[in-house]
Amino acid sequence: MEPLADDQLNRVYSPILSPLAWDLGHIANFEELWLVQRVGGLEPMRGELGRLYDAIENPRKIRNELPILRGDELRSYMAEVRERTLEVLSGIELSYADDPLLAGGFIYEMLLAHEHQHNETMLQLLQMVDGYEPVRVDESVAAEPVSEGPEMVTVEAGEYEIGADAGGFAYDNERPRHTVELQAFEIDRTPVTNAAFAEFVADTGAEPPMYWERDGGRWVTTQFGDRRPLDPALPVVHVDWNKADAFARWAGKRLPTEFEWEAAATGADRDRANLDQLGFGCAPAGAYGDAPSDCGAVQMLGDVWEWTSSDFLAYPGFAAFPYPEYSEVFFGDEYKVLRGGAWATRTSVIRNSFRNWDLPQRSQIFSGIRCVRDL
Ligand code: AVJ
Ligand code: FE
Repeated sequence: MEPLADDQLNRVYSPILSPLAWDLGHIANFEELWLVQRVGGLEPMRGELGRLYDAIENPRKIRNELPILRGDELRSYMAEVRERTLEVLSGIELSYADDPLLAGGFIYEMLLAHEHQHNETMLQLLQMVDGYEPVRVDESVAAEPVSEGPEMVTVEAGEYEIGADAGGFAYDNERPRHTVELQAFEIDRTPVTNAAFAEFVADTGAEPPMYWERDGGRWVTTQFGDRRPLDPALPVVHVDWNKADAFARWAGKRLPTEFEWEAAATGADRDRANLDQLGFGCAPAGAYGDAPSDCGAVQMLGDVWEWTSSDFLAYPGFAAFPYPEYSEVFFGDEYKVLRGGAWATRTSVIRNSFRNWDLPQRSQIFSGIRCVRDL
């Protein structure tokens, strides 16, 4: 946020994204709600704020009309909340707690995950800010060498354990861990590239992804107001579910179910992956060949979120914890599941069992494609 002026923090860039000032206030208010009020038992610092920063009550397109905190008032609220949080933390014992909210630091992990997830949401908006310059770019990500290998790799038929086990932090929607039976299938070894997607567009007349523009006979990308020739070697990103599904069919394949995706990701290493906003863009498809998952697929974690064919549904035996508005209110056939995280995802957020979800028409998210085929 540092390079941005206050008017950029307050501006509405898209009706489907909050002004950045709302995200900042919401991050702090959520922290105050759970760590200061709930865990610490303290009174709200400013009684009226909770309603303004409730994500369910306030749809994104009206958030700029609310009397939210802005400028120095916002910055001092954020600092005060953090100070109080640390004070509360210094007075409690997490390791012996029998309250499931505190045991193993669950609620602290959840608040970190929440802040980090909003970092990615804010980056969706930053891509719309003309001339935005990242504070730091790790150039080695774009220079990762590309590995050779087959187009598709095999995942054997069998029983697979899906979801997060009972220990440690995970969201309620990842639990309980349960067994699913899968038929054998093949999965793309790498995410689908810009080159392959451009071929699909040329062949079918399909709409291009968000941030692609035609410039004479070629494609350019337009994030950060920066026009660059499309790099054919990078994973395609900013495709909606409908385009991902249509691409898969055109290629004679299909999107994986989220269970197939999770089985294929077994053995993936989030510490050898393009996550955490390191490179401020994708590594080429086929990078990280030294860290494949057990089936031989690369980049299952990082680079681009991968659309699955699955609706966002509860696992058998699901119990909302610690609040139904994180997952439960979104269950149903309206949302599709995405897996694996993107270059914009903070490392601590992602694991093989992590489930993201969005509406099938959304493409401002860092969403890409990996296809499968029955064997
Ligand atoms: C999991 C990305 C769909 O942004 O709506 C943030 C994450 N939940 N604050 C969202 C979330 C509450 C959530 N997604
Ligand atoms: Fe939130």
